[in-house]
Amino acid sequence: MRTQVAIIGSGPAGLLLGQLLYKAGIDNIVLDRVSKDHILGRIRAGVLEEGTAWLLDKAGVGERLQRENLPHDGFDLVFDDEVHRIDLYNLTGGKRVHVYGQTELTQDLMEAREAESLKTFYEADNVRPHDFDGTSPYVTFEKDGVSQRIDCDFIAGCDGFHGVSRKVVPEGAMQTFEKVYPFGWLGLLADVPPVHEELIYANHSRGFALCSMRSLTRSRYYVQCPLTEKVEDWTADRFWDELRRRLPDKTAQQVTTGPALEMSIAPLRSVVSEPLRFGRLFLAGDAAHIVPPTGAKGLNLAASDVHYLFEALREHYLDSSDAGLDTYSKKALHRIWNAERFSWWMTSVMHRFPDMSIFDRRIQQAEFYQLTHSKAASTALAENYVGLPF
Ligand code: RFL
Ligand code: PHB
Repeated sequence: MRTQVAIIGSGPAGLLLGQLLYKAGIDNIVLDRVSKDHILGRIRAGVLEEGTAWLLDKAGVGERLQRENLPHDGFDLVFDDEVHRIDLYNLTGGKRVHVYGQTELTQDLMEAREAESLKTFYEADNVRPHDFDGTSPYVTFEKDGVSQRIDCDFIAGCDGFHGVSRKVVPEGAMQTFEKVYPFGWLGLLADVPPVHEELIYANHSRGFALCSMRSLTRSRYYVQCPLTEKVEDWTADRFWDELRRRLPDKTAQQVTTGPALEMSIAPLRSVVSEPLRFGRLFLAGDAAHIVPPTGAKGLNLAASDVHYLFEALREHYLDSSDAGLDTYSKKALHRIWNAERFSWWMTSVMHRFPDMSIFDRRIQQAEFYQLTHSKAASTALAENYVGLPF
């Protein structure tokens, strides 16, 4: 079979790119190695920048998001027991973020794709990009034991951190920069009302905690844990106890507990691979970079990559210009490194590191002082949190 753009990966990056291309009249096929239900069962991001919401609107899938998202004008930072609100709205001249789960967004994109009967292969085995250095790239895969081939003009590698697209890049053509943090986040999802109407990020002597939500009746909480921790060793009760210990007393008393719908541990790392283009293969989203979740940037960064890549492909097909394709990597990497810096900084300020010295701790306290006493410092945080322009 033949298409214009073969998209590997049916996560938010791949699906959003497919939808934008379809809207512009550019034919595409999406392939994923797992099932739809598997993808929709992954509990991941929850905070969308306005730019991401705008892009979903542009792709024609923003209707439910507009209706159901929870707009957030600020969040709380807690250091030990001292609470400081970051007023996103006023610090950024009227910008806010939107709470809307990645699973909901993915479902909206999947439904839009289905409604237009766009070609998508789930549970595709051994997906592999070929000949992207030449003019006639193609992708091979197996579906229900039958080998298939898609000839295309371009391949978009939107297959996440463990995908095949980054792995097929010839040795020496790519550089990867990585920082691994000595802890992970244990997350719990529960059908209980959130403890507070805004998010709470807490730096506590027992470790970081985050109170987030998916709706007014569904909460998402996280606690920092050692990398050696196993999710099987945690019950919901143990989680609730640990979470409450890390929150100010008044907040802890207001936490509504309940059974866990999901519990999982995610390690924290910062990774960037450069460049993002290899002939006719383009990487976007987690396939090219990972941020620690502290700044809520992962999904938003996938969306901004897709914006640049979509515009470049649109220019190629509709304006006969390859200028966008030629500058995609540079433009996207510029925004990626800024989001990497912010995510690394927020992770460094909010967590307790196992090897922390008193010096390191005093620096954290000074960072908090800056945020509470300097409008410039809190404005810089707010500007990054709501998302840099793209
Ligand atoms: P995804 O969502 O990982 O989708 C990639 C898709 O590619 C498929 N795939 C393959 N398909 C075919 N052949 C292969 N060989 C393939 N290998 C993989 C996969 O099955 C998958 O469906 O990447 P994408 O689209 O770039 O989207 C990125 C976001 O998912 C990611 O940045 C965020 O979810 C990161 N992230 C978070 N971001 C936030 O902003 N806030 C959060 O709270 C947050 N929590 C998280 C997260 C990521 C997590 N991961 C990756 C473990 C929590 C977790 C646990
Ligand atoms: C989430 O709701 O899952 C979430 C929110 C904010 C973050 C990270 C995760 O910084």
